[in-house]
Amino acid sequence: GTLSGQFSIGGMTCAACVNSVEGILKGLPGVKRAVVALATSLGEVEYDPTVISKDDIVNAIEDAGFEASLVQ
Ligand code: 9UX
Repeated sequence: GTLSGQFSIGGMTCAACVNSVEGILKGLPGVKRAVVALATSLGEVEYDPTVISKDDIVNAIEDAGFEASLVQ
């Protein structure tokens, strides 16, 4: 199955940041779809929970130098 998670992402200040975070998310094993919006600082991620967890996704964003927290 697929779950959807919404993440608040801090530290993105330009469109290239957004592309960078989206690229990181899309490159994670188990992530099927990722959309990141600069205006709202939100990222929507569809993922396979048997492969990756919400905490793993938060950690991957933070490892890239941004702040991340789970919204829902
Ligand atoms: Mo833009 Mo973001 O020049 O890490 S790429 S601020």
